[in-house]
Amino acid sequence: MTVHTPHHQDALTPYDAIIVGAGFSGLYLIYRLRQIGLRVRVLEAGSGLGGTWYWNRYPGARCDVESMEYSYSFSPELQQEWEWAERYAGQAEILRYLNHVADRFDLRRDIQFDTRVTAAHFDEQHNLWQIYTESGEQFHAPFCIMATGCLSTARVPDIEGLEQFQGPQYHTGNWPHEGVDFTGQRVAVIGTGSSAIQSIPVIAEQAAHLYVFQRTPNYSIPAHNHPLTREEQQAIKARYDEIRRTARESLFGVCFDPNDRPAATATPEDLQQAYEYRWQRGGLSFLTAFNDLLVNEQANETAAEFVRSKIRAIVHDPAVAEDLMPTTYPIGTKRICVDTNYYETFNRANVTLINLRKEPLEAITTHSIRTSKGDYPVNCIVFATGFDAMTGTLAKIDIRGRDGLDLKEQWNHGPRTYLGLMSAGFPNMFMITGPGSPSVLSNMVVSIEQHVDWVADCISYLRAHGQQTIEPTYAAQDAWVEHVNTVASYTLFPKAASWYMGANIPGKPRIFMPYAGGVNVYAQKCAEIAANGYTGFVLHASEAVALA
Ligand code: NA7
Repeated sequence: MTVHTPHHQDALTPYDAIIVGAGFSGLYLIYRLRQIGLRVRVLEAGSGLGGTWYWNRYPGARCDVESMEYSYSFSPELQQEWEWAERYAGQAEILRYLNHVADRFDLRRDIQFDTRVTAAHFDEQHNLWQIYTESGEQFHAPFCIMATGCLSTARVPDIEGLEQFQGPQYHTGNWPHEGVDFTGQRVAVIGTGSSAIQSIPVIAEQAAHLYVFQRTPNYSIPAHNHPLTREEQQAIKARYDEIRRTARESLFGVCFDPNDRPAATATPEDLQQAYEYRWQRGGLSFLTAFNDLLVNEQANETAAEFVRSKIRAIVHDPAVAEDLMPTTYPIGTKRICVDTNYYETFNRANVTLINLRKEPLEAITTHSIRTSKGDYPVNCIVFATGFDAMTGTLAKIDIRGRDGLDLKEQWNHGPRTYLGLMSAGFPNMFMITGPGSPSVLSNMVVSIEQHVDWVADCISYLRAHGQQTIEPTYAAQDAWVEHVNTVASYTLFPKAASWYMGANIPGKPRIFMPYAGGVNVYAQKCAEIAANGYTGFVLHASEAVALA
């Protein structure tokens, strides 16, 4: 073996970076890394691009961030040209948008579809990531970027008798491309998270009867979705730069028009007025009606009670209304849902709510769902039971760093990252919106663009300074993990058994995974760390041994 300079190394490797995943992150990575002269290859498990928006094709699937903001900002031309049809884009429209982006910027030629990555091993001798796929292919590159998404490992719970069921079963996060016709069917939906809340009203319109199996009710705010007129779009496009800047400088990466007064000192009339105004406006901005809703339990309760009063008013049967009211966790500590006619759907004669807290789910039989009160005969089951969020997809890949370090083992007691971007012992492996970054608490597109830009700048810096590898120190990582926990402890988030906490997966450590300090504060920290020559990271210029 010979020792080569980085230049020789380049000539021997066909790619500078392997990117796993062709969703919002993977696509922008191709664009941005090409810009700095990198040769990239994206490996994508699906047969098409779009990630979350490729897989989640369930009826009613829609983004809970408004379309004009849930879109890329990197190209002024793109954001001026593209016309969104609705205030909140449905899955099909977002997927069309992403395909348009791929074509417009000629991204497709760097994506290899139907390619599931099973392992990524860091080869210390050559400073290369060796990437293995399900079909036995092998790739290598100095950089490996996990653009694998936060909600990409769908989870069907382990329910007794599940395998006996004779009818079709679906998971919202892995929906058949040809769609499902529920006409004349008795349908069970298990779960009442965001995916269920979006799909239930649509399925109810088609099914003969819909049984909704609810374990924990959710807080849901009406979307008041509507077609976007050209004038509405023009008004936003005319000041797009300012809107994007405001989003980046905000807590959640969205222009929510937050109220900076606390609910704790507001009068009952002020509270009512503020909540009513936000309810009528619709959407996630409900939570920014006051500035203390996520940190003060009494303040939070005023917002929670307002939503309960709405449920009481909408749902005709008081017993059903009662069952639909969340009472066991503060509003917002599980992501609030944004719906179209969710609570109204329970006024339909063909919809039955089953409260699993009163009659626990016991088993699935050949043709029914069995609770402690008896059997509900159904033709098919829709699992709206969520995901092994944030870490599940990374854990499915056998990721090995220095000295064969196993990422899954390293994260046994909860994910450990520095800035949610890298993990100590795994040089040159970046995560996009990884645990420890604002990710799922934010407008994902804003966070994705910020991460991808940071990674691109980082790689440019390494190259400009003759450095081969970068990795966080254990000290910096420990301090960051502690900071993430400390910030979470100032909020009400840890009070809910949510997927943010890993609580939906048996045996998963209960750690609040995203960074709750805000998109603005976080991005500033990332920028400062880079500007100071990558504080908390170790950069190595060591010459690698080239592949034979
Ligand atoms: P979520 O929000 O994780 O919701 C999953 C739902 O499934 C939730 O109501 C769970 O009840 C329920 N669930 C899970 N396991 C079971 C079992 N074993 N029995 C009964 N009910 C069960 O996933 P979504 O797909 O809806 O949304 C994920 C995110 O995607 C969402 O936050 C948006 O950001 C987009 P539980 O609350 O655990 O009692």
